[in-house]
Amino acid sequence: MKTEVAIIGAGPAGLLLGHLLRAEGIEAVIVERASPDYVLGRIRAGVLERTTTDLMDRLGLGARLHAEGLPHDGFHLADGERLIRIDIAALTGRQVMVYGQTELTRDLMEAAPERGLEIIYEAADVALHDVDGDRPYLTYSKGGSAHRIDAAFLCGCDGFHGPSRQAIPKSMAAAYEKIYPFGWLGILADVPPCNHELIYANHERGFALASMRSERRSRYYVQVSLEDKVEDWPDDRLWDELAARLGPAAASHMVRGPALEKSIAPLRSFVSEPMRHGRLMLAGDSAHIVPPTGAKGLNLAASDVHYLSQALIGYFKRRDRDAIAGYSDKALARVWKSERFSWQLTRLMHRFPDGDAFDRRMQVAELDYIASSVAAQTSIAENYVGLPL
Ligand code: RFL
Ligand code: PHB
Repeated sequence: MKTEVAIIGAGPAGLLLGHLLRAEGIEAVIVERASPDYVLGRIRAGVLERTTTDLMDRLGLGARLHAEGLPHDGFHLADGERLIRIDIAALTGRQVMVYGQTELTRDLMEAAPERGLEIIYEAADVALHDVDGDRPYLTYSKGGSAHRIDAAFLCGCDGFHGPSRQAIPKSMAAAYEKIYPFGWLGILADVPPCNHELIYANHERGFALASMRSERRSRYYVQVSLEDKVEDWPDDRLWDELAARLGPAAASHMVRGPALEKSIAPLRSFVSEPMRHGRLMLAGDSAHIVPPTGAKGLNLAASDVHYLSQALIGYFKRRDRDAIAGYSDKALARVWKSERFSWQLTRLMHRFPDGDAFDRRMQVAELDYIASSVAAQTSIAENYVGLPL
């Protein structure tokens, strides 16, 4: 098969990129290792920036998001008895949208056939070839036979563990990484949220987050040790821990219910530079990871793809090679700012196993400062709603 852009991975990055290219009449094919059900079964992000919802609107795919999503004007930072509200709407004039990654992915997947975006699911052994030549291609196997796709460009949207980043020679890339000494245990349950806005809590027993997917479906997280297994956390233990960490006000409104999903995710900050090598471009988690504390991962994937689609449109419409050459620097400038925000909020809100009394006083001092300073709250708010593209 021959196409203009071959995309590896049908997560949010790959699907959004495919649609943005198809909207301009550019040929694009996505190859995805998993099945559609598997892709839709992953419970991940919940908070979308305006930059992300704007992209969906531009594609004419924002109707369900606006009908079913929950626009939020603010969120809370809790520390013991103290609750600091960050009024993002008043401070920035913008809101964020609570709408699950699963739903966003479903909207993009369902619209693919009618827009001529071909997605090849269950493609095994995807391999990238000649990425620094003029005629790159990828190979994969499906149903026992081997396939090849020739393209002008390959776009690696295959997440942190995919093959695309590995196709860039080690000598041409630099990786920056921080691994945090804890993970997040998440629970999804069909119970009303304990609060109408998100609460990020720093408690002496560790971090907790109260989030949601709708008025009837809640998503909660607790910081756990890296040695912990899901089996160590029966539902009752998890609800008790959430009630303790989120504080008495949230606990008094918390409705408990059976877990629809429960999983542990490690926390990591990671950036691989550059995000382009020859005719291979990376976008989303394939190039960088943020800890989920700032709700930036999916939104960064969306902003990468915005820049990448512009670069590719420049190339195919105007033969503008500079746009392709400039993609990595442009995307990385925003990536590093989101890395900074996510890292800082992670440091502020978690209890580190090796943290000492001084580290804790620094957290308290920073929270005191945030509570008393509109400038500090504005800085958090403008990062949370998403920095301009
Ligand atoms: P994805 O979603 O990982 O998709 C990559 C796709 O590539 C496929 N793939 C392959 N395909 C072909 N061949 C191969 N060899 C392949 N290897 C992999 C995979 O099957 C998959 O379909 O990456 P993408 O598109 O870059 O999207 C990134 C986001 O998914 C991620 O950043 C967010 O989920 C992060 N995240 C959050 N982001 C937010 O913006 N707001 C949040 O509130 C938020 N909360 C979270 C999160 C991530 C979490 N976890 C579990 C890591 C909460 C959690 C708990
Ligand atoms: C979520 O609802 O899954 C969620 C919300 C906010 C975050 C991370 C995850 O910062």
